[in-house]
Amino acid sequence: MARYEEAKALYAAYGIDTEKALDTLKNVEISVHCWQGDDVIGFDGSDSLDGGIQTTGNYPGSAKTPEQLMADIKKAFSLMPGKKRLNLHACYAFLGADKGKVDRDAYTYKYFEPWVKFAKENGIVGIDFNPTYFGHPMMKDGLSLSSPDEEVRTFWINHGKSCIAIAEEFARQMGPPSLVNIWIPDGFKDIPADRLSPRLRLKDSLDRILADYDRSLVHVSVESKVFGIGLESYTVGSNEFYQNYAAKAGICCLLDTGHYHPTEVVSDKIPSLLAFYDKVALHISRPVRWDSDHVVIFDDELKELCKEIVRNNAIDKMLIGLDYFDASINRIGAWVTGERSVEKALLFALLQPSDEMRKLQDQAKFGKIQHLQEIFKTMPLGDVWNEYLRRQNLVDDWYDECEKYETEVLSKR
Ligand code: RNT
Ligand code: ZN
Repeated sequence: MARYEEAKALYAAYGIDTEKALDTLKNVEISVHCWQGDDVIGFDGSDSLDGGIQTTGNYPGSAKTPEQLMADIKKAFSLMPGKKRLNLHACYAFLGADKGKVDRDAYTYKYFEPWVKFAKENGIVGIDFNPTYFGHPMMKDGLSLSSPDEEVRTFWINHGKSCIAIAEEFARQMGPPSLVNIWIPDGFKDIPADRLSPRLRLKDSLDRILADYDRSLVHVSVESKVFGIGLESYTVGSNEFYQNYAAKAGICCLLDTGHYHPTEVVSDKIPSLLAFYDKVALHISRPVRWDSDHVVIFDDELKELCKEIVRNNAIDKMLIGLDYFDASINRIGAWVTGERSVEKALLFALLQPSDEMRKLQDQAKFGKIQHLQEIFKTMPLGDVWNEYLRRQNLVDDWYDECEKYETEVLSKR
């Protein structure tokens, strides 16, 4: 407490209200992905991951059943500050006796009802959803919505439509709208002979998926990717393709921070999109060389990204989601470290002298901006962070809890 009071005064000297920052932060919704707990396998039949994404590592204790995944999410969420949404994939359907009888093109809300019950029981404020275009025999030659095989393409169009209908029901049940994010792995390992036709087919597929849904219940986003593992030369759903598609169709773009060239940063893309879109969706991840899905940490780009959200008054416009999967460390720990890093970076951004620096930029006082940026790197963020946690009955050093759960639960699987 004493340290917080001191920090509060230090920030106040720069005109920054730490109480206001804490109040804002506790209401930011973070959509936490369910798939960190089981290495993106799901429950509907697949036993390995494909589609240009991969988890590496075989740390013991991954969730093998819906009950285990729910227990793990519960544990992880109990260690995460802030307001949480739950981000599900279609492959996390509870098929029960219908397993093997119903396929992804015909999933309905009833297969996801247990998730809604779980969300309501655990104080989760909304549910987001993703059609699963991987880990399935109908992914013919690695293609789904862009496939030249009309049977394949129709199957996946129907999957998209059923996912939107399911998400509409999530929104009715939970209150706030649900985000349906469309990502497909479609692409080629080597130089294609035709880059346009797959994109025209994808465009047509999206038009058909989006033909009829309730925009007050569901936001739809499209997620681009520069390349995938085994799909190095071409992805159908490229950045340019989806940004143009989203603008024309009146839907939104989802920027996955791991889906661009290594020197491209998503922080700089956010204000570009904010100039044109009401909503911008994010998959916060961490790219490391070829991998786009390392656990998110409190690094410079994450801080920069959160600054763009906060100083542009865009918290209400952003649909902030997480997307990483590490199978080489305790998965609960991975989840919590990532979520806390985002919260911490948002707090860092909320505690910047943004208005003052904006004025300095207009006066071309760039040296002073640089000076302030340096000063704020070592301001007592940690003391405000600890106060944020304390008010939610959490502590900064939480790893013992995670190890205890490993001994008592995960290691017995
Ligand atoms: C893959 C995309 C996609 C997936 C999840 C599981 O590169 O980032 O969002 O990670 O849908
Ligand atoms: Zn993603």
